[in-house]
Amino acid sequence: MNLAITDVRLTPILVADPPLLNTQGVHQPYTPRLIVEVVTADGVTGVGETYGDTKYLELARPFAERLKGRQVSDLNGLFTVADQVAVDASRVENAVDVGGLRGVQTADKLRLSVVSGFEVACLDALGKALGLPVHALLGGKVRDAVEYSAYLFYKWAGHPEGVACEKDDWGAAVDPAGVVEQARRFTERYGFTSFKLKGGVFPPDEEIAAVRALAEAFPGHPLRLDPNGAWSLQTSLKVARELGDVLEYLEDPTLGTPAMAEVAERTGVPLATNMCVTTFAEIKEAFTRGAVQVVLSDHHYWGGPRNTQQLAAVCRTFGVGVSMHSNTHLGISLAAMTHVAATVPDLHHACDSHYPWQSEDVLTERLTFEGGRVTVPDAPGLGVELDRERLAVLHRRWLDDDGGLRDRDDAAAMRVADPEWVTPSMPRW
Ligand code: GKR
Ligand code: MG
Repeated sequence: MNLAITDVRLTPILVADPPLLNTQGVHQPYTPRLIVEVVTADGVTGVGETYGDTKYLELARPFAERLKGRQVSDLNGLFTVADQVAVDASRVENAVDVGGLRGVQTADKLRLSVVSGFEVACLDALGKALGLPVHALLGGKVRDAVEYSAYLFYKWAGHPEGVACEKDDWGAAVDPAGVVEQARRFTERYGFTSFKLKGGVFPPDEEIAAVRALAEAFPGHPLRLDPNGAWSLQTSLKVARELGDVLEYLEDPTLGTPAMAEVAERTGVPLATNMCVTTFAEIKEAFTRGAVQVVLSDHHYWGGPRNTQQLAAVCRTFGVGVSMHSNTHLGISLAAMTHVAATVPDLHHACDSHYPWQSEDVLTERLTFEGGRVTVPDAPGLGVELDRERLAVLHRRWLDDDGGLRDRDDAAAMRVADPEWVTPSMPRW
């Protein structure tokens, strides 16, 4: 068996995205992703997926060049390669992560997001070469299916008039009734039983009303609200107190570890984060101050499935829960999320996934949710197959783009509907 990497293919694509609202603005009609393929000397191809914005592509290209001749089994070596690839400082100075919703951007985080796409591709290739599923390479699954939550968004019925886009059939959700209706569709279509509402869009009282409406429509079901740090400490305390009886957890109500710690201490409502703990370096302060009770891992920016397992071990050591954050992603990433989540012993919260919002994919067969769960694939590798025709179509869209869609910019998308819109300064309320 020859596991040496002989070729690496990088295919940036643009994939359809509905008009989902968040505190920064609205999702653009198409969002960039990068599909990574590594090919071994034996002709085995492994696939991975990560962010596709320009700053990730700029790093992924030299990274790919350095992989040739290395073994797909040398996963630790990927981190050495990452250190050798220079990050353009202007890309990270004062920058915030994709969409501004994943904490502060650093050169290391940028590198780790790129590593993750390659680590997943190497694991896929290695699994295929050995005839083993990725979860077996990660130590073996401890569950046969992974539970996901319905990721509810305030949403317009369609993108602004005149904007080229794909239509969706989810309808609008801009008030409590619309949110409940969307949640019903999620349960009918996919069987989800836990619900997360992306908040920070409307004044807090309206979002409190939406969560109350969900609690009434789905009594006893786990509920979460995530305004991406849009609230002041005072607002966070108020919302936590008003919704404490129905929330499984409150996600990133406010920015910064000290403020999160105060909300946790003064309200007793469990807090989750994908904003104040996004790197290993941020763990110590957050855990010792009791600022977060659940860390939302994300193999993309934590540096791949194996780092995600390490994060889960640290959380377990400190008695902090772990679950999973999601950004717009396709089926390769959902497969990777499912494999790693299957190996994490104490996973007590349903994971987030944007996948139901993505009508397009690059797989011959989409992954499916049944009863809100994805069955852990047991086929070799990730257990997914690339649809080259679809990949080519979505890549063509990326090549043809001259409308500024190659970099996610939710504020720019909002300005199409509201030319006065500026990215809100935080806290917004
Ligand atoms: O897709 O609009 C979005 C989300 O707000 C995303 O960007 C966040 O990173 O889902 C994420 C979250 O949980 O904060
Ligand atoms: Mg979040």
